[in-house]
Amino acid sequence: MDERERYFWDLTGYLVVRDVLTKDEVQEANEAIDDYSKQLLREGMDNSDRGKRKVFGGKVVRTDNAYPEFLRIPEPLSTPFRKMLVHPAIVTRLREMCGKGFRLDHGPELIAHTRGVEGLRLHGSGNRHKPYVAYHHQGGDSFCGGVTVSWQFAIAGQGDGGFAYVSGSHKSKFHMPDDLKYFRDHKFAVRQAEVRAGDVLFFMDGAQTHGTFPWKAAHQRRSVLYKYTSRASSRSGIAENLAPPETYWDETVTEGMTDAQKAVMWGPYSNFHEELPYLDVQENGAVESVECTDPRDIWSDNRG
Ligand SMILES: O=C(O)CCC(=O)C(=O)O
Repeated sequence: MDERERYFWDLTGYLVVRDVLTKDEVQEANEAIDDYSKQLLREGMDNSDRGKRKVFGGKVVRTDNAYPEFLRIPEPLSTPFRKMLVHPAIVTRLREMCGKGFRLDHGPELIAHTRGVEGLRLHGSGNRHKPYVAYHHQGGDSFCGGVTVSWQFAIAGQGDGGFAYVSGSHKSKFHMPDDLKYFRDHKFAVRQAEVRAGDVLFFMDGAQTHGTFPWKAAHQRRSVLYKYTSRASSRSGIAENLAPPETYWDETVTEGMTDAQKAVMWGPYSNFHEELPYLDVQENGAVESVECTDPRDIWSDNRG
């Protein structure tokens, strides 16, 4: 990472590195994506929930981001994606962005939007504050807990749609207005990234306000996203399966524990879906396990 990139990354919360892949490498990956898409279609994957595999107009629109699909597919199809996982252009930058011990938290996931696919609302704005993916700097170093690396396999020119971001929002003191979140009256703040096949886009997932513009181009959007975190951050992916007290510890430890005791025995992960309890102290001093009805409560603040 050179001085200009470092400055730009810190200032804006994203970075595009041009022409990381050669034309041949782009072609190889695109052929693998074609094959993989056919495989998904053959298997009848058609699910309209976000985050699940989706098929739109006979083409795969978005794969599941919770599991490393592209690392699971048999060789040689997965070879290009295994190379990208530790490509030198990624390693040199991630070492600075989220620490030398960075790791893959989840992904890689494919976004393969075709014309007419809707966008995705803006999110990840630090609203509410999430310490594990936040951006901060101290003692001359900057640090971001969650960095997504988005490899590009098709051009996204101005107006085509695709990755949307608010430059500098990772340092914003104020919450994003709701209107902006849903792309209403947004043009003053939200920009579309312009990328070409072979480019790599880094962004501060979680810290920066970002989302997706509807896809308008005649060709298919093709981005493959790898979700990295610092060694000590835990977002979702495999951590979600390992986190329950009986797995993270083992049943001989957790057996006979009260609900309150079990509540602190969960392993680290953050994209939980309501099953993670938290603790509260009643006026009479009793410590109680509270059912989490809104996962964001866990991170809302330490005072309530
Ligand atoms: O690349 C995009 O369109 C945005 C992806 C996104 O919002 C995410 O991965 O959280």
